[in-house]
This record gives sequence, C-alpha cells and structure tokens, in this order.
Amino acid sequence: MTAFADSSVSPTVTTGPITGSRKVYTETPGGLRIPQRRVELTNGEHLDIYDTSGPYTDPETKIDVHSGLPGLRAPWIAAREPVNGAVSQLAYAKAGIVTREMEYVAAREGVDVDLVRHEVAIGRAVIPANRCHPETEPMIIGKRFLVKINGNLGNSAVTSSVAEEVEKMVWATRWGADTIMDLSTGRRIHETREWILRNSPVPVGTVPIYQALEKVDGDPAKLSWEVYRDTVVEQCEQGVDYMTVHAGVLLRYVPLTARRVTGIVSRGGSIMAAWCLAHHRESFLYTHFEELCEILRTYDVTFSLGDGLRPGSIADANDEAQFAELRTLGELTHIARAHDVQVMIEGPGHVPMHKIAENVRLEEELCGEAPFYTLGPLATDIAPAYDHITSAIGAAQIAWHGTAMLCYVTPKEHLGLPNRDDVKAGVIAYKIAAHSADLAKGHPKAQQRDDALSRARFEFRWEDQFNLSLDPDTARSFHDETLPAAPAKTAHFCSMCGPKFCSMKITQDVRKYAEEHGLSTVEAIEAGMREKADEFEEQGGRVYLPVVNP
Ligand code: IRN
Ligand code: FE2
Repeated sequence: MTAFADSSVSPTVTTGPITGSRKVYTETPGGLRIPQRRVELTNGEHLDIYDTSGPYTDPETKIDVHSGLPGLRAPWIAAREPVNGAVSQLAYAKAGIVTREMEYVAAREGVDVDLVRHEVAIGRAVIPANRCHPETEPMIIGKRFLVKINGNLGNSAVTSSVAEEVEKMVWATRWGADTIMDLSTGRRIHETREWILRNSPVPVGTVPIYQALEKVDGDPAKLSWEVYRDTVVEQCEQGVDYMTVHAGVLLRYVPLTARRVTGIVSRGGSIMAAWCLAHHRESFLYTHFEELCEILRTYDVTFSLGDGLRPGSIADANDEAQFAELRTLGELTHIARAHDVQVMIEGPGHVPMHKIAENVRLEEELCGEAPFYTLGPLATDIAPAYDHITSAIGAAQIAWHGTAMLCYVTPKEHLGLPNRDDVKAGVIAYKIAAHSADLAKGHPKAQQRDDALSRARFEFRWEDQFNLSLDPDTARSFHDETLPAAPAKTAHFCSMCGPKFCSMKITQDVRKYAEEHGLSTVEAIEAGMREKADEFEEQGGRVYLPVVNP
C-alpha cells in the first residue's frame, strides 16, 4: 500500500482486452517494449493499432489500484545527468541528446528518432513527462505526429467521488485518450489527483488555480502568488505532467470582453480577471512568470498556456480580446523556452468554420509554432446535448490545419458533469476528429486502418469490420439489433438495404460476372447493363409494375 491508498476509497476499474483485439508489445532494438493493440482478422492478416490503454487491457498484468502502476520510466530518469543545469526533454533535445522517452515515442509513432529530437528541440513538439510521474508510457504532442486527444475528468463540489474519477480515467484511456486532465474542484482534490496519477498510463494535466482557489475558500480576491506557488509545487511533486496557466489574462485586456455576447467563459480566466480587477494590479501569473518557469523546469512539467479569454460563443470568435491574449502567450512562450521549459498553447472554444484557419495561422506565427491545443472548437452554438458533435466538426478542421492536440468535449458540455458514458462518447467523437485530420495530413500509418476496415466491409467480413472500428461493441450491437443470427455475420448484406439492394453485393456480382466472361470491369458493367435493360424491356418496360396481389 502506498501513501495515497485510503481504505475508504475502493475504485473498481475496467480491465481486460477491448473486444476483438489483444495487447501486444513490440520490442525495439534498444530494448523498449512498445504497447499496441492487435486486431486479428478472419482472413489471416492482422493490424496493430496505437494504444493508450496501458496495462489495463493486458490480461498478463495484475492490476492493483492500491499500489498503482509500475514506474516504467524510473530507471531512465535515475540514470540521467542534468544538461546545462536542466533535466527537461527540451534541454536534452537542444543539447543533441536522445532520451529514452524520445526513442519510445519514435517507435510508437513509427518515425525516425531524429525527427522527434529535432521537433522537441525547436519547441514544435512536447513530451509531457514529469520526473515525479514515472508511471507514464511516453507520448509526443506536435503537428508532425499523430493528432492527440485529451479527456477532461474531475469532480465538482456538487457531484462525483474519487472512485468514479479513477474509473473515468481508465475508461477514457481505454477508448483512446492520449492524456487526461484532472479538473477537480470539489472535495479531496489532492487525494483524487494522487489516485489518478499513480494509476494513469498517460500524462496528466491540471489547472492549479482551481486548487489554489479552494485553499482561499473560493474567493478570487484572496488569491496570492504565494498560495499559487505552493499549490504548483505540491502538484509538481505529485507528478502532474502539464499545467494550464492563464498567464495571458492581463488587466488591460479585461475591458475588451465587456461587449462580448458571452464575456469570459474560461473558469481560470474569470478567476484571474476577478483578481486583477479586485486589486487593480497586473496578474501575479504574469509578473511571477519567470519564477514559475524555474519551478516547472526542475520537474520537467510542461506549460499549457491557458486561453482565459477564448471566445465562448460564435459571435465572439477571433475578437480583439482573444488575439490580444494570444500575443501575450507568444511572449511568454519565448521566456519559457529560454528556461528550457516545454510549452503548448491552448486555443478556442467556439469558432465558426470560416474563422478556424486564422486561429492556427496566428498561433503559429505568434507562439513560434508551439503545439496548439484546442478545446473543440464548436462550429455552432445551437446543439446543447450534442456538443461532442458540434465541437468534433471544428476539431477535425483545426487539427487538419495543424493543431496538435484536441481537448474533447462531451455531450454534457454546458449542461452538467460528464458521467462514464459521456466520457466514452467524447473520446470516440474526438478519435474520429483526430484520425480524420491524420488522414488528411497524410500521416503514413493513418490510412492503413481505413483500408483494412474498408476491405473488411466490402468483403462482408462483419467481425473484422466491427473489430477494426473505434467502438467494436457498439458497431456489433447495432448490427445485431436487426440481424442477430450467427449466419448474418457472413451474409452479403445488412438490414439497411436488405439482400437485393446492397451496393457492395451488386459491385461484387459485377466483378464476378466480368471474371466469368473474361471482361474488364468497365466492359462488364456495360454488358451487365445491357442484359438488365433487355430484361427490363422484356418485362414490359414499366417502372411501376401493376400490383398482382392487392
Ligand atoms: C484546452 C484548450 N483550451 C482550453 N482547454 C482546456 O480547458 C484546458 O486544457 C483545461 O482542461 C480546461 C481549462 O478550462 P478553463 O479554466 O480555461 O475554463
Ligand atoms: Fe462553451
């Protein structure tokens, strides 16, 4: 039992393989074991898929949430000497040193390790990996790599427990969350985070100002640099890998939000705006930024510079408040990098499609191409209860333009705290957005999965189609709703069109006809069409046949 294990908390987490696949580890020449999920196909082939689920889907590993996951990275961290007084992935990359984490992510992404080191060195990619969080399987966030997704968890003062949040973490990573953020604002914040950190196979992010606010009884005016600093140190020690810091909300920007339709919608942004107004002083996050860099540098915690003034409605997108803050985030990016601290930049929010590209262009220009990490954006405001969809539309587009990580939005956005089902719906929606962008960007591995699934679909290998999908359980259950019998799994049709109208079946018949008659497909189609036309004429040439048995 470790120090965090409280006997009153007993999380039960989901374990076991995802239907139709099993965990495999590929060993690199350097001796690293890279996790993947293998889908065995009925035609004898298999496909290995990038896997974020950690040991939970591996039946070989015994899971005990009370002792936490093994410290995969512990020996790597222990063996490293500081370079230029720093221990961050950025410092090593700049010095031309390839870390084990860099090797790991290169193998995971199927790219050259030199690309990884280079992208980290110039700040276009980050590897969030706190030295006090050795349990993580390293991953990389940057536009030259697979688009990543983050799932937000955490309780509120109104609802949820530690056990529920730990299961949500396991559940989110099972379906593909590359990182998770613990946004707890209710009771037992420290303890909830400890449970999540010790059991999470992916990097964990937080927004320290939330806990700092708890410490001063929820009154923003009572916040101070000292309370905030102590909270950051507490979270760094625990192992938080990246932190949202709303340091770009400056006193003079607050009035720019006055005429907005939805004002300031960021929690952190509104807390800092309230502090600035109450004291009529510049934000302590901004004035103490270099001290903050020194703290984060010690642990190799990555900055996620918060978008406290992001638009919260279609009407407010790309306004002066938003872009003024972005300019300040650019200034801070360069300060952080000079301290060898890795940086990501958070982005919106709510943005109509025609205004999305501008966000990426400006972020790259102002923030030296630091990885962009956006919350959606929602492409329209009119669908509460479906904002995983409204936002996945914007997310797919912004990722295509170069956003490196997408913060998911669940169906409960704007309505309530997401439950486990909402978490899955959000993750799947965002896997769709991220993968669509990977395809459009031409990531070498992305299309393999589409092609494998397309072939399975065309050849009526139903089981393969289910198992290659993002959510095999739901795909299978939808199919079985109308055609539950075993033979339907080999049938050359489904209940949508029935046996006579399946386009795929007709195409296959055309191809078969061509083969049998020694024709090319074009000729076969023409010949087949002629035959059908003749048949049509023979039957009287009428589209609507008279009813025979009324
Ligand atoms: C991501 C991009 N823009 C915002 N986010 C996420 O929103 C951020 O990473 C964190 O999870 C949450 C912070 O919300 P507030 O405090 O800005 O509302
Ligand atoms: Fe919103």
